[in-house]
Amino acid sequence: MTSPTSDTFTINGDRLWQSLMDLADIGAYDDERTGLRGVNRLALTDADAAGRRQVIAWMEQAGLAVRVDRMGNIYGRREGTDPAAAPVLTGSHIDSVATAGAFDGCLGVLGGIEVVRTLDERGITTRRPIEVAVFTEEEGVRFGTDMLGSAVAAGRLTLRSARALTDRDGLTLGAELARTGFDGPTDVRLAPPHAYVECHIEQGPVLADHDVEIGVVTGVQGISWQKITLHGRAAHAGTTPTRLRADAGLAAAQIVVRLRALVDSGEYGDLRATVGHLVVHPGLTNIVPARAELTVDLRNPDDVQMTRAEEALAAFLRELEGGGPGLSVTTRQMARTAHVPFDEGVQKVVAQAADDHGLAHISLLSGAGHDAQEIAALCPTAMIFVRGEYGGISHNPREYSTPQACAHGVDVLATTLVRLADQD
Ligand code: HGY
Ligand code: MN
Ligand code: MN
Repeated sequence: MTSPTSDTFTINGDRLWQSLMDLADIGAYDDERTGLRGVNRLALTDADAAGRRQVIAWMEQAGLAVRVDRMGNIYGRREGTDPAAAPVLTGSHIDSVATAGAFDGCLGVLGGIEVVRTLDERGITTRRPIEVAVFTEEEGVRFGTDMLGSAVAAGRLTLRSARALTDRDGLTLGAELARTGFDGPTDVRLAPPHAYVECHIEQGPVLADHDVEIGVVTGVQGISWQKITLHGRAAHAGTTPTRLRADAGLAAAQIVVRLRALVDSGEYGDLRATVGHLVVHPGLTNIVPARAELTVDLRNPDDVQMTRAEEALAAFLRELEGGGPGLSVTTRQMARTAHVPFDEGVQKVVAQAADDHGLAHISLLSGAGHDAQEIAALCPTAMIFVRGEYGGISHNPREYSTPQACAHGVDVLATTLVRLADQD
């Protein structure tokens, strides 16, 4: 083990863990499938708002100057000795999916606050300010586009289009920001930080397979989300001969099967495809479905292969439309991001910090999307992954990282942030 240098910091792991568990109590529910306590804190719901208020309270207790922007993004700032210097930014999200665990996003936000507490306790000052961010609607599962707050902060999406997005009940993001009190006053476009480093659980099996706790993340794979609506014709389940049917439910099922066939063909690189939402209307036993709505989530590390997969799906939809009387298809692109590589220099700082903490690490591409992929458009960016247990399962209440792994990940974050904050 290399001996830690003077700028190698260890944080208070117990305090970090307690804050993770306390935040997980906000929006907690009893998950019948797993028998575990899950977290359901969709963006800008009352639960998310309560979580935001708790995080702001922790930020203020840690002496951070807090501001909220027009997208509800929250930033806590720790001044540096040179307040005019571009800050080093860290953070993540605390909005969750509906069946979440305690770690996704929260580790990055609470880890950033823990770093600040530790630096204050040690009396450490940095030249550059350090800021901790909480980005709005990273999951995208309520308003339909992921990494939403960070995408607007970085300028990929406009504030106007983002605030007009609606949830399944027709509520706009702008109205929900106002209702929850997070329609902040500050401008949403983020001045380019000096660098951005996000600590996050891996949400997959790779670190555990390699028996290491720390991942130095090289980038994020491409993401394509679309909503497909199949328009058929309601008809009597008993009297309607098969040849006369325009069965939207059948067409939806054929899409699910075709997507798996595209993946299994191996002809589209390391493609992953998920139909996470599928409903048929009117949804009654004795009526041939008139309409079916489904979402398609495609992931691919190779942008060319991603486009080919999207084209193959589009060709299949045209085939379905031409396949029988009365069936039509409409699609809407919900989200689309290319593979985003992270900065080599920042990755080196992370790897060196892990080495100085005597922590084995590997480099890997992120399977999940993260706010870091948006902030990478503004400044040199990288991520620190923390190993997950149980196969790295995530978006499931079984999501789990050990107290030690979380503490080690935030130790690496602390050391990385201080070293970046003292760069010229
Ligand atoms: O969808 C994702 O990859 C992330 O969890 N928002
Ligand atoms: Mn996340
Ligand atoms: Mn997630």
